[in-house]
Amino acid sequence: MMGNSGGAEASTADSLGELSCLLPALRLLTASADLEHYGRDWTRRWTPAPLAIALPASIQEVREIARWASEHRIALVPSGGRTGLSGGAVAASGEIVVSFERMNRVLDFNLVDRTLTVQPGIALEAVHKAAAEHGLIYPVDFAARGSCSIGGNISTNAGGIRVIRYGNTREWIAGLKLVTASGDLLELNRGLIKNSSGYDLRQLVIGAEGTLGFVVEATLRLTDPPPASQVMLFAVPEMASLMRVFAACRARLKLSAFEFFTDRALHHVLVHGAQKPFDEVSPYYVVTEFDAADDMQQQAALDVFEQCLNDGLVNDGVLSQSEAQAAALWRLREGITESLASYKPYKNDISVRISSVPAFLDEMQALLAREYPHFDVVWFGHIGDGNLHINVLKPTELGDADFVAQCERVTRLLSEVLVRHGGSISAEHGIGLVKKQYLAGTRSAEDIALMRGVRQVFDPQGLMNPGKLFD
Ligand code: 2HG
Ligand code: ZN
Repeated sequence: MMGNSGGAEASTADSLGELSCLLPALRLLTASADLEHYGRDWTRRWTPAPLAIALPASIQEVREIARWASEHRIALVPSGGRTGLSGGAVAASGEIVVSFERMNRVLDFNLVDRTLTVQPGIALEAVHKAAAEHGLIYPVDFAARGSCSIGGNISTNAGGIRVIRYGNTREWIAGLKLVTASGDLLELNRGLIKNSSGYDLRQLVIGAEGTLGFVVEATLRLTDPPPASQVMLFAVPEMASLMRVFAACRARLKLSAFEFFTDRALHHVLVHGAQKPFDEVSPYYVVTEFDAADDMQQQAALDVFEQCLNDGLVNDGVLSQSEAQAAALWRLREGITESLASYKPYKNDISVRISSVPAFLDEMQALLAREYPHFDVVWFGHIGDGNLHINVLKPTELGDADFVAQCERVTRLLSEVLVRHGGSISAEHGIGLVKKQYLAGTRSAEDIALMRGVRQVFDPQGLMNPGKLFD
């Protein structure tokens, strides 16, 4: 039986009973509130309908669950903080959700290797704290830090606000333990810095969205904390100036973030309680963070601002003078997702090369203006990495299905624009259920055939997170 389909209820109950006998200490939840809670992520499009929720406490239990599921052909959905935006952790077809909530500890810190070994259910923020206790940092960071888990970050190759300096999650994984669909335990790369011994399976697993097995342990690289920084917010009058401001900042400052948002995004975070930064409204805003350890670096920031002002690239600017001010400026950018959540936004998370951003933005803006004339369309994102987030807000009078259908039609058109500019339909949120119909737009048929082949080798029965990434 795969999922619920075709399986008689009695045999399902028997199988679950067998799992309980096999692992008497395993926490197994079947109450409807639990099925709903663990069956969904931050997307709200699918009705959660898992068979049960397993909360293993050890790698051994995960291996037993996988073996049992493989024998009974039951689908498994790995589950972390479920903050994903692509439906990668949704369980809507009688699967067993394997939540790593109880496997959330730091296992080891190695000063010589500068690594932290953790269980997959640990929250990103707890990783940050653990690294700080040793005077180091784990530099991947984004707004969901308090609730997302490292296992989920690995499964989507999560990016965030400091990719411009540190890269994505992929750069920071020194080793992984993986439990495969058949219950085997693989140790991938074992924390090595240099390892030229064939295919790097660790890197295949990162970004695989749980389709190649369960990440049950991760060894994370840590690094030195950055020097003191400052945050600057610019009001930008024209879209065409955004990347010119980026060039001016990058030429003089050591950037650790370069983000942007529109007036619509600012409107929503202000309604949500953030502080208004300027008296006048501008169509675009940039938040940038950079090293400001000494007078020279601080002066360079003022010079950049003046130069941008003189060149007409910005209308106004504010430079943080304290950590509290820096946090208030960051809130304008980091609070956007939460401020929009009640509108059930339809989300795009797209990327192009940095050099293609200006031409892509022109086409994208024309497309959005043409196709969404009456919708509130909010865009923002990691423009310094070529990654834009588009959130289309659902008008209250429009039904969910009609709204999604309209947005999917526009996403097909957007996908064509992305192809012309060599971009990707998912930059950092993953494909999941939401974007699998567009995968063939920005990945070639040969790419996808090879990905399917890899999946087949790891999981011949297709039990690991089925329906995610591709059918
Ligand atoms: C961000 O950059 C996140 O804030 C969420 O990736 C983006 O809500 C979104 O579309
Ligand atoms: Zn983002």
